[in-house]
Amino acid sequence: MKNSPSTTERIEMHRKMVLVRRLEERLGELHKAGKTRGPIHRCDGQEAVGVGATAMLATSDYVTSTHRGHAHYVGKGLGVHGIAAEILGRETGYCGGRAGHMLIGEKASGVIGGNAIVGASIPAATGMALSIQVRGGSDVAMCFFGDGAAQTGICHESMNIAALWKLPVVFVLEHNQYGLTVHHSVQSPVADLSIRGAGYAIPSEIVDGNDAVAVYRAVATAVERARRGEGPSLVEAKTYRMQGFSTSDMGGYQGEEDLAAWAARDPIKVSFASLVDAVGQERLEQVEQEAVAEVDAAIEAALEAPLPTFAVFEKTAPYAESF
Ligand SMILES: Cc1ncc(C[n+]2csc(CCOP(=O)(O)OP(=O)(O)O)c2C)c(N)n1
Ligand SMILES: [Mg+2]
Repeated sequence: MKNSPSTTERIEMHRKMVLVRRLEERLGELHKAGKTRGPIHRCDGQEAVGVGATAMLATSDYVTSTHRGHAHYVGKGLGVHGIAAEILGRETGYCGGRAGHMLIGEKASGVIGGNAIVGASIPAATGMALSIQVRGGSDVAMCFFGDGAAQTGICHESMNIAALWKLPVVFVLEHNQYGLTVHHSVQSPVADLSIRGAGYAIPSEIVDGNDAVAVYRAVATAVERARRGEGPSLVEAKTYRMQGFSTSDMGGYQGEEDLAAWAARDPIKVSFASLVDAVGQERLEQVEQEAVAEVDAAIEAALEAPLPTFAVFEKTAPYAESF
């Protein structure tokens, strides 16, 4: 099928989803133990969106993320140690331990940053797409944003200008059904936000956000379109937030039936089931065990790493200026 990932790419997506899952689990534990600063926004159950949507990107393509960005970071190629160390406030973190988990960025990998301002990833990527177009390259800019962020005014302004100017941007709407503690049905009169694409003449597609292969196919089509200079696309990935809004959320408002139904379609289970015949159970289990061990080792090393000093700040300052 056109734009389908190879078996090697599918194994790599599986590996990255397990990396993210283990990272989320360990961050949850570390938060409870008082070792992280501030709340953590976990993306358990949503890994297939961030990992599947970034799997076909080149290093030079840009990605802007949200407050719930761990799968976007890992998908786009950031290493687990640099992420974990940043979240633990250590010198070896991607931003010298000064950014925290919502603002991680690394220019060399095209990760232009997480974002604590809801909706702000959208105009940021649109502007980057304009810079690509002006410079005449074939890179693309991709933004992730949530169903809550889709209700902001800047989302509509960005989509309108991106379509008008045929900017090489891919809008990836990560629809996890909730904005904070508020269900989507009381945020918008339309269940499928992708229908808004028609209002801007932007091609849009709804995809099963718990199936990394389905996400990959839809996004790869959108990326190719952007590279050909045909403008933006919108991919709405339907998924579900399995944890609270953040580690500060006491929960209790998500239905047990919904949680059970989505748990049965866990993206790692979906990926395992679809790969096992071609790859074999033993190989997949080995991939999973190695991913878990990689995260655990990265976190142990991060916990041992030094806290930032002024010297680190001097080292990272030119990086910050280069944005
Ligand atoms: C401009 C702005 N308004 C409000 C907030 C508070 N806030 C943080 S996350 C959030 C909900 C975001 O929902 P969604 O975009 O669906 O992302 P999700 O948390 O589901 O990943 C809100 C309202 C904020 N950070 N920035
Ligand atoms: Mg949401």
